[in-house]
Amino acid sequence: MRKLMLALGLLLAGSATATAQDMRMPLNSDDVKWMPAPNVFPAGAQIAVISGDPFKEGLYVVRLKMPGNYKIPAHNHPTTEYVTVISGDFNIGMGDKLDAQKGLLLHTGGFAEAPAKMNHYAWTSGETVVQVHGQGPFAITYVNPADDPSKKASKAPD
Ligand SMILES: [Cu+2]
Repeated sequence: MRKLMLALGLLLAGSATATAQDMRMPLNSDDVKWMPAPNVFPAGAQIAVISGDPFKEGLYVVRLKMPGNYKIPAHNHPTTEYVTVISGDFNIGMGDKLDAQKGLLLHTGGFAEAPAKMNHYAWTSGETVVQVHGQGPFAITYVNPADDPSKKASKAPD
């Protein structure tokens, strides 16, 4: 018995040092830290990095909080995008141009997968939070370059 306890103690000590370095603390939704989404997203959204770094190689998990009537024009990503609806209703469609007649309405708990390079678009009615995960680095390529808010922003001064 003493041997077993000692072995267990060593095991726990060993795992404690491993997790102390690697483990992110569990998080409640109230503790999620929101900040304005980068300007590759249309203005008005907030983003929270839940795990990983979306701009580096490897798995990332982020959340996107969008106001009502928020639209993300047709775009694609270099890697598969996995979207889980945390709250609200999220409309998503596949295609080269946002078409509010052609979309799927996902409710809280709904899930969608957009394969790498596949064009898709999305919009909200009320405030909606989605969790997005995938392999970084994350990037958005808009089908119509004029839809790219980061390019609009850099054009604004002239
Ligand atoms: Cu997308």
